[in-house]
Amino acid sequence: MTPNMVTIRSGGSVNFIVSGLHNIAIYDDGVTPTDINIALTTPTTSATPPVLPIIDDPNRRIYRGVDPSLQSRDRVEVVNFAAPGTYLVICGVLPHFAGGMYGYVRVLPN
Ligand SMILES: [Cu+2]
Repeated sequence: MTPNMVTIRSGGSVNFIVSGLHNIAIYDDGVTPTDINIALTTPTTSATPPVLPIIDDPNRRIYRGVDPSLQSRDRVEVVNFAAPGTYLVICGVLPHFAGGMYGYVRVLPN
């Protein structure tokens, strides 16, 4: 995930430019990677293999991206951040998250 951290002002948005089979999930201010319950997953739904586990931990999740198996591999998802804080952004594809695919959006007061 590049860059690993971005800083914006509250009310701003981040354009997540996705290339490949990834699933964006964003967690509220202060959530850390170890807070994510990776035992909670849901499978991708495309009839085309492979079926991959997508992390589905709803606790303090503020954004859940689309099922990547049903989307173009290349796309942009835009997320608005209304309040200050440090938000954890993960790739919900379980082996990607387990491999360290996460970062942060730091939102400063406007
Ligand atoms: Cu990924």
